[in-house]
Amino acid sequence: MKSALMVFVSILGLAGCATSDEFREGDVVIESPWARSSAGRTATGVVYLRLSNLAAEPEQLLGVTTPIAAGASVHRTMREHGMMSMQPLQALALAANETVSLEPGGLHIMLMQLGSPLVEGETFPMTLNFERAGSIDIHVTVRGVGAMSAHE
Ligand SMILES: [Cu+2]
Repeated sequence: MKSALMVFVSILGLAGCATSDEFREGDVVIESPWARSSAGRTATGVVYLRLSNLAAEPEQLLGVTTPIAAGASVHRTMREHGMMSMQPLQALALAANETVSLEPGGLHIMLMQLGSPLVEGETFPMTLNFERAGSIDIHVTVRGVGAMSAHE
């Protein structure tokens, strides 16, 4: 009985791992890219993910493209005088062996002029261009509108 339970738990564990997508090129690893579904007629979308530079030298994310939007760029979120605002970054720097999380309330990738709404459960392709690792193609999973992480 006890061993049957253990097997069941480990299957659940594997199922959980399957949802955390990982993409690697050279020394750059991109984990769990996800987007919030875009409700109604909103023409913008937001993508979150985790970026790791495994190299002993600095790396930079220079740009982002996706066929589903006219534009995509890295934004940071700032709080000034109690107001939240966003600012595009020219490049996102990664120090040697650094991991940076793009997550709700902080850094994110903004999609402008979406061709069609982002629908929960669907995925879409995106390409990240790095200074040293070059282009990395990933697939972004669309989560629910209230999702706060890749696992909701
Ligand atoms: Cu933004």
